[in-house]
Amino acid sequence: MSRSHFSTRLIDDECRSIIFKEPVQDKVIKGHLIRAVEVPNRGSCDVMCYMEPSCVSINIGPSPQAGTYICELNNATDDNKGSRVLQSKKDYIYLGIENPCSSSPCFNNGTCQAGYTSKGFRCKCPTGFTGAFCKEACSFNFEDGIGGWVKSGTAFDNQPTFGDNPKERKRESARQQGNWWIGGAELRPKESAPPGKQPPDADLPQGTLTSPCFQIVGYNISFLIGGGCEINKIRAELIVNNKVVRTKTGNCSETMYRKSWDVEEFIGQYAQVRLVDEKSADWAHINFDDLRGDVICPPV
Ligand SMILES: [Ca+2]
Ligand SMILES: [Ca+2]
Repeated sequence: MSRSHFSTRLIDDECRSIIFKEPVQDKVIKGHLIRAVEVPNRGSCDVMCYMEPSCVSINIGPSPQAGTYICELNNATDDNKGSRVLQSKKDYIYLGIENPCSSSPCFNNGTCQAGYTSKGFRCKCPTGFTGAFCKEACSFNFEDGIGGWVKSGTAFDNQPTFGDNPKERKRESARQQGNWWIGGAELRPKESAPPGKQPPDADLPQGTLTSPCFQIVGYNISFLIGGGCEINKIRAELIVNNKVVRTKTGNCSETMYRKSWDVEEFIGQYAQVRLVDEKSADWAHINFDDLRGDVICPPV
């Protein structure tokens, strides 16, 4: 029996190329159905699978309707991790593709789709993760370091900060998310560093810290913000299309509070958040953590 080979340009991420292995007579894979459709012939079922990004195998069997077939599209093959076993079903044929997703190559609950890119698969990453294998976090909460955030000037040289450092020196609590955050006047860049310390002239340095580019996919972006409260000098900015479209500042307290932006008008557009410190005395730093909401990391 001949193999079916569907292929389009490999250079385009959206284009798919899959190769079906030999058919297995009187067998099916169960429990992995994406959907079942009625088709006029076996070849149509191959094409349906090709058109469905998550389809990696098909079961084809006789339909009660004479002259047509039941085509079941599945999201697993018989060589998937956990050794799924084919079950007997008379008059059905099982066809699986050569499936690079069977080794579960995507991290952080990314969805593997076979037949894409020169690797033979692509990972669809959940919010907060990016990269070919969903291994890279956008790092919007600083738990894995500064990530792809880019600094200018010197105000963010010691970031991120570990733990509730203001509280350690008997100030108000930072109320950070997790262990790591941006504490503009803090000096605890390692867990092993002495707690509660600030650099000399903590408010003196100025600078910016700019997030990686992300896509806005819904109505709301929120974050924790603290530190200074003079919005012309100390602020978080939302930048869309090289324009500052939203700003927020702190409450002249080390404590960070959750604040948000309505971003409905920017759905579908790419954006960055930029932290700005243009002040050198008297509540002249910004605290920031846990940017979240209706955003996704862009593909790299
Ligand atoms: Ca954090
Ligand atoms: Ca400053």
